[in-house]
Amino acid sequence: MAAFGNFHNATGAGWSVYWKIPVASGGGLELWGADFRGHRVMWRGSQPFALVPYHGGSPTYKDGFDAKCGGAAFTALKHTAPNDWVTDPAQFAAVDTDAVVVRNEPADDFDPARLIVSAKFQCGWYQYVHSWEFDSDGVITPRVSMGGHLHPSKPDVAHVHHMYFRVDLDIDGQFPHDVFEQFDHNSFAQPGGDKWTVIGAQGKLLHDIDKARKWRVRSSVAKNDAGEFKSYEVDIPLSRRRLPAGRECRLRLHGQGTGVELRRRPASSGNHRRRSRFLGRGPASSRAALQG
Ligand SMILES: [Cu+2]
Repeated sequence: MAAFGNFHNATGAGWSVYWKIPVASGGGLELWGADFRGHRVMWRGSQPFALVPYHGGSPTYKDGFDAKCGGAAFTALKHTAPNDWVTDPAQFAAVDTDAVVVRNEPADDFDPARLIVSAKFQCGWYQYVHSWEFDSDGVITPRVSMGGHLHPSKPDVAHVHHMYFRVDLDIDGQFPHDVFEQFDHNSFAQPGGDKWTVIGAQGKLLHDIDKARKWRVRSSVAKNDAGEFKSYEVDIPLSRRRLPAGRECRLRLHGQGTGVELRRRPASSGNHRRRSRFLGRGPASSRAALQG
């Protein structure tokens, strides 16, 4: 068995998923073939890269998959590696399983059971945690956490981390019988105040908090017990405090309409605090919720 690039099955909370780290240094953790209660939901999901522009026009790093412009790949670490700027090769994962922790958490009186797949990576002077949570309500919550040091020679230059997620939903395995739609709450008119609009072309779609905008991938074939077409919503948790302009969270539609790429701009474009803490829960996440 190769050290990297293997599919590993993980189960729990009603889910069966496969995780994979294609190469030791690249785009990090991928989740494949996620089935909920025997129904295919997601073909593939990943957080493959980040773009990091600095004020003043340079540098703009592309980190992760196909790193460019001085950026660094996500290099798999042993999950036991210290939460710090790790350069010791002894802390690098020798095989994919060194990097990953699969956890099952039981339901309690308030929350559903959860299957969580997490992996740790080094990327220059940053450390990343890629984490995918699958819960027994059918919700998928991908998450990236990041911590690190300031640029060694540009500690005073503000910059932004744009985190990209790729989520290829595949409801009941019905490709190509799926459509991509956008929800807008336009008014309180009944009926007609709320509207789902089919989006048939790739594009850049902006969030709009005032319209409670969200998106979904809907099957045009498979129906639930209520006779409705099955769909998964792409729901981007926002707070007004963090994204006041409603234009900083973007969603790009790919290819055949089944894949979505989320770009999430983090809370602050300013400097990290000089002693930034490692691996606090990151600001970038997305959420896909089961409809029917
Ligand atoms: Cu930074």
